[in-house]
Amino acid sequence: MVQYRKIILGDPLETEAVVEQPEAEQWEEAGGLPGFLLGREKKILRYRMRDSQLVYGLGETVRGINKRGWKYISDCSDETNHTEDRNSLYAAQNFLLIFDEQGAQALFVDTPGRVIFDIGFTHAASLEITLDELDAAFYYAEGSDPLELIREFRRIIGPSYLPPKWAFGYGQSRWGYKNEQDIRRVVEGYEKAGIPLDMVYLDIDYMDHFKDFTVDSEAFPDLPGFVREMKEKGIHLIPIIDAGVKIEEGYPVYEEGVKEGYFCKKEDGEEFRTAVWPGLVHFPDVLNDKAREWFGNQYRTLLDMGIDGFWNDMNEPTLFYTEEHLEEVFRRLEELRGQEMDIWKFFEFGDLTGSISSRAEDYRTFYHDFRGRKVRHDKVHNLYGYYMTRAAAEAFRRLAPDREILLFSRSSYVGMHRYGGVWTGDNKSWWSHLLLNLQQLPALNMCGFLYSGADTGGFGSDCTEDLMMRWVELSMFTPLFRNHAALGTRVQELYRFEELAPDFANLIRLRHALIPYLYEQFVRAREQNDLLFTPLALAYPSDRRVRTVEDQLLLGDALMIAPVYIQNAVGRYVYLPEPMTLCRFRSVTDYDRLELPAGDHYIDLALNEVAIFVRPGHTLEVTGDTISIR
Ligand code: MIG
Repeated sequence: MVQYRKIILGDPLETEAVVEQPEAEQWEEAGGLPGFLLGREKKILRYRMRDSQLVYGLGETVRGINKRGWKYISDCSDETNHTEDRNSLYAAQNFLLIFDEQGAQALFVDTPGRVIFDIGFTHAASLEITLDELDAAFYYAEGSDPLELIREFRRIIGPSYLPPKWAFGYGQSRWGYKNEQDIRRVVEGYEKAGIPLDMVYLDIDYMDHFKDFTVDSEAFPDLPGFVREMKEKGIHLIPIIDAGVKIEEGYPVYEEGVKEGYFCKKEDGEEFRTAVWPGLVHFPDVLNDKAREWFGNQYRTLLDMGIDGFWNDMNEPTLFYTEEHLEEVFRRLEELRGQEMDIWKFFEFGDLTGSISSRAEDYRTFYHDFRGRKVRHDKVHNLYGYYMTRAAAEAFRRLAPDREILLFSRSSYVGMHRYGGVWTGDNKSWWSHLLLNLQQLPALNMCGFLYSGADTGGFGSDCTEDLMMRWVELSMFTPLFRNHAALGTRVQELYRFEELAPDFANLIRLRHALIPYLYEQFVRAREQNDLLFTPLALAYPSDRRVRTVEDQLLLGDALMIAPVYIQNAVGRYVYLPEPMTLCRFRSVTDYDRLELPAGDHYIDLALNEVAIFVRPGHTLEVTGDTISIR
């Protein structure tokens, strides 16, 4: 049995990431953290990595499953370029697993401020963890089996969120569906093409002037009626909720929040103001128990209309600009205008306007009332998305204890996995992002985030039909399966790719046929604190070849997946650590089977073909249009 030790440095804030608390030891009396040295400046922990050690974890970040060779910064960010040179995305999931044949160590750095994980970036063999604040709780364990360390970590952070079963269906989303008619057209498009559809997402356009918990009454004159109409077709409508509350006289959420003092405040006690989609907003202080309860209660407006699912956005929290900073920018621009423009001033001109959003300086100008302490935002920044989502989940338990409600968020911290899932934010219609999603899944699972998935087809940029097809061939295995795209990009509803629509229909039906397995494995992973997606290096520890396999995953205990993620490829190499049965599906009923020995194989996979590998000791049976996997 492995056990986590809790080692405390300084005086950390309680984040409630961990629910089963081990007894705490102070850093000094514990003799520090085994294997880690505390730097002289006291904010850096150093660990020397052996060449043979792999480093996994960190949840939703860029790059591969093995995190060695880059610097990652836990600093929840609205980052729209998920390129390999980025350091931060939306989440802070500070869990690391360091392992090789000689053993494994796991470390969770529990601190709500910024943390830098330099994993062989500055020095190839050196793992350096830099903390903004000296106050942190470290949860540390070692053992021989890395999977056991993950399981025990999951046990102490508590059970993962369980979504309703229907949330394992397929959903369509797009920023820009403006009204009932738009949505009816999408639903009709799917119906005509014979492609099943289970959810349609409502982006910010459904609201009245982007005001949370309001509905544009011209676009949706009778939302409850429309919700019923859609439900009769088996379709759930899932609206978005943003973090910022619009400043507007007469808007009850704003007025009540001000009256009760539930918004984040500046040093002088005035409400902090910033601009996001609705224009000027206040941020609800979801870190404060009372304010959180109040904000959660607001979801009732939509619950009462029959809505049973939500996605929480902009909760890093993102800010477009503050009025104070905008003033400064204008002042400096005026100054520049009076001078002769040289090349440096020209660059400054661009920088002045190009970098006004989500500035670190702005995050230092407002405060939370957290556990009876006035805490500056930057010190608890990484908790905001977690606590906003927790606000909703706790409210659902109070307001609708008998209903199952879908909930997921963009920003997250460990602990939020108990309250909702995550989607991986604004990716692009790039082949590299298809692979990136595969690589993020196991790391998300390690931190308890089982209900997750990417914007299928890519959010930004234009999607091509072959990318969509290959992406569906990955997302059909992820619990959260949603096609979503940004305003202004090429339309990418599956039926828009007319020639391939029959193939898409087959794949979505295949997904439906896999739901019993996916759901059963999800529940099992949740109850046994297991991964749903397991990297091969964790499952076959004695096979040296799998240490570098970054494009295949085990799914549950019976299957392995290996999607195609290269354009124009009509197949791929797959490495089998043990003999497996390849089932190559074109539809639920049209498939072939091949017994393959362990080793390397090139597998032909036409654009409409999905490979599912069945592990020894397990079976996959197709009867009619059901698939049973044991
Ligand atoms: O600033 O609501 O990640 O899914 O479509 C963009 C509009 C705000 C970001 C989300 C995306 C959503 C978009 N939102």
